Parts: sequence; C-alpha cells; structure tokens
Amino acid sequence: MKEMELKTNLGTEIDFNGLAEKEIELTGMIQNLRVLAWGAFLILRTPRYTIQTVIDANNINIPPSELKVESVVKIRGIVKTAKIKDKAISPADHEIHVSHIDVISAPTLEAMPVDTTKKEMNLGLDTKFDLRPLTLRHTRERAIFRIAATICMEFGNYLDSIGFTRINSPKIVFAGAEGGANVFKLEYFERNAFLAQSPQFYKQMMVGVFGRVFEIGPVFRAEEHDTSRHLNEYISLDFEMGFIDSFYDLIQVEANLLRAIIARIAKDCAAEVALLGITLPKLEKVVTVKFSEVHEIIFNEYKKDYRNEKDLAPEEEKLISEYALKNWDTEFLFVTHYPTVKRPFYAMEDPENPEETLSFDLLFRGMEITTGGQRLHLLDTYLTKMKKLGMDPEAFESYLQAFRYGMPPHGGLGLGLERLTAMFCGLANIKEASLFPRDQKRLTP
Ligand code: AMO
Repeated sequence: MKEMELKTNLGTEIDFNGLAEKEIELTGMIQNLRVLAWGAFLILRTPRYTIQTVIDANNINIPPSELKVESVVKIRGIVKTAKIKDKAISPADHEIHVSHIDVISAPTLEAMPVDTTKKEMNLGLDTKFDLRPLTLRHTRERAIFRIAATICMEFGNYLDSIGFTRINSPKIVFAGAEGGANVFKLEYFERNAFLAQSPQFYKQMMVGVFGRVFEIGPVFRAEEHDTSRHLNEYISLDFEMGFIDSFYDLIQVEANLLRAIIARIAKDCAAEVALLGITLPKLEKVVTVKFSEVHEIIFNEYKKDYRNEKDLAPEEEKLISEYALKNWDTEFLFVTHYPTVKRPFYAMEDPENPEETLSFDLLFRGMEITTGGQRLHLLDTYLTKMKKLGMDPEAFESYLQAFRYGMPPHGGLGLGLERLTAMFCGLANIKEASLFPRDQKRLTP
C-alpha cells in the first residue's frame, strides 16, 4: 500500500506577469525552431501556449542545431517581457530565456511528411486529413479546435447557469428519429439497430424528468451527398426545454446562448481569433422571418423562383443571409414556420395553418446552423400524426410512454458544432472543423 500525496496545482495556465524575471520549468514539444548564428528561437507547444523561448548558443547544455522540430523537451529558463508580432506565437508579451534543455523524446530520423512550421500548410483537404495526427499540430489547426472546445464549454456553462441538466443519450438506438433515408443500420446481436441521427427522442423523454436538458455528443447521418456542409458523423449541441409558451422562447434561449459563446471566445481565445484573422459576429438584434417570406424576397430581389419548394436551397440560404446583413443589419437570421411536409413527425403544426410548423432554422453567414421548434406533447396528437404518416406507433412505444403519462409543452433545438465552428473561423468546408472527419470515402485516421 502506498498513500500518495495529493497535488492540487495541476493547471497549465501560467501567470507570466507574476513570474517575470523568475525561473520556470516547462515541458512541451518543439513547434518551430529557428537556428541563428548566436543561438535559436525555439517555439514550445504546451497545452495552453505556443510560447517563444530564446536560446543563447554559448549558454546552453545542447547545441541548438541538434534539436529537432516536434521533439518533446523540458526546458528551464527565465521569464522575460517581450513584444512578439508573429500571431502564431502566444503569449505575445512574454518569452523565456532558456538555460537548460532536456530532450525527453525525439522524432524518428525520417523527415515529417508535412511541414507544420510554415505559416500556411497549403495542403489539399485529402492530404490534410490523411496526415491528421500531424497536421492538427499546426498552430492554425489547433486554434480551430480550441475555438470548437470553447463553444462546447460555454454551451454547457450557459445552459447549466439557467437550469439545464446535461444528459448523455444512447447512440445505438431502435429507430432513426429524424426520418429520411440517411440512417446507418447496424447489426445488433440477433436484430437490427441504428446509429442515432440525433438525441431527439431521448432529450424529449428527459424533459419529463428534469424539465430542461442539454446534450453534447456525436450523431450519425448516412448522407447521400458528399458536400462541404455535410459530415457522416458530427457533434450535435442539443437542448430541450419544458414549459415553453411558444417556440419563440427557444429562440430567446439560443440568442442568449450564442451571445455567451461569442463573448467567451472573445475572452478565452483572443490569441486564436487573432491568428485566424476572425471577425467575431455581433448578435445585437434577434431577427425572425417566415419561411414563405424568404421565397418571396428571393424571388423579388434576386429573380430566383423557389416559391414551390418546401425547403430552402443552399443558394437561398446564402442570398437571404446577404439580404439580412444588408437590410436588417444582422449576421444571424431565424427563419420560422417551415412546411409541415419537410419536418419530422414530432414537430408541432401551427394551429392557424397546419401546413406550417412552429419551428425554425437559424442561418448564420449563409449556412443553416440550427434546427429547432415546438414538439407535440399530447399522446393523441402523436398517434394521429403517426397514423397519418403511415408509422406504426407500436414500434415507438418506448418513446410514447413519456407522453402517455404526461408531458409539458416543450421544444428544443440541435446546433451543428462543425458548422458553427466553420462559420466562426471562415472555413469553406465544415470537414475542416472536424478533428477526424467521416465522409463517404473516409474512415481513417
Ligand atoms: P437537423 O437534422 O436539422 O435537426 O440537424 C440539426 C443541425 O445539425 C447540423 N447538421 C449537420 N452537420 C453536419 N453534417 C450533417 N450531415 C448535418 N446534418 C445536420 C446542422 C443542423 O441545423 N432533432 C433536430 C433538431 C431539433 O429539432 O432539436 C435535428 O436533428 O447544423
């Protein structure tokens, strides 16, 4: 038996101001190395920083020319103030003057198949994804995923602060919740199962338990098309909320949530925002427009006739976003009242016009990032709707239990993490906002 002493200072954040002129020891990997006549600049990648360190060739235990990029090292040195212009380096106002370096492990002798020290890697997407364990080490790539992580963190923090409980629902499920053909089938012992298209059924059931719930987790879509806006596995940020008066309550929560996320990125990811050259959006006004109005605007303003379509074409999403920015001064546009035929069975129809649902999508910078809406909450309405759509209620009995024994009026939404991250970071393809993207051709790494 051995009793261990419990350490409590396990963080990786450094109080550089407090440590100025003092000695510190840091472990990390060599992000970049510039060997010069007098010594070297060594950029050290730590969990939180890509920090500049300065080596004086006459005052170091190892010749800088013997060091290699991506080596794992432990350095000791004095913290100094500095003014660093290179945005790939953070912090910008401190560096470390190194007195000792231990090489803990060095890369193999083979040259890296990709140069992660360049400002831009300039690789095609396939190469970038084939070499993902390495390309993710590039400072720009790392910055994208710090931002994605911050979105998830604040999604949870904000919802927690207003009384939502975090849940984790199963991803191996008895039925696809969203309808359509894009569901992956799975062999599950002696029967078939599916990979969850969304946590829809479970988050609704959990409204009966907690009233307000959220989930952050992977979902799976066997998309027919391989496009720059679709992944076959993505991270869905979901919430579901009971006791709503209307779906506008959901829009209220989402707008506040996005404000909190934007503020959190501005605060915690200032270095990443600067490196990626991001302009963070402002969500000052909450603008909604009806789906049917969008078709009219696109027809009148852009002479494109989609008026018979029951969904928005990607081109329309782009154009209406442009229009909203120009005329309504907003980068976020809530499009409401989508046609009933295009929404899953659980969507509540507008009692004033059953051809429309009490639902919405959120468009941001030309891309749909969210779908949400009010749900049916009475058992009878479910049974009637399922019958109308030729669905077998018995197959959904485990879901319907919740409604059989009482459920409050409720609604919620699903927000695609990769789409939101890509739009924040100005990425042309949402796959770039996925650590290890899954598309029709890609299962590795
Ligand atoms: P929906 O199917 O519209 O709604 O999905 C919600 C959001 O998820 C993102 N998304 C995707 N992201 C990447 N690749 C895909 N293939 C993909 N498909 C969807 C989008 C989209 O807005 N249960 C409902 C949500 C709800 O009503 O609560 C649902 O899943 O950002």
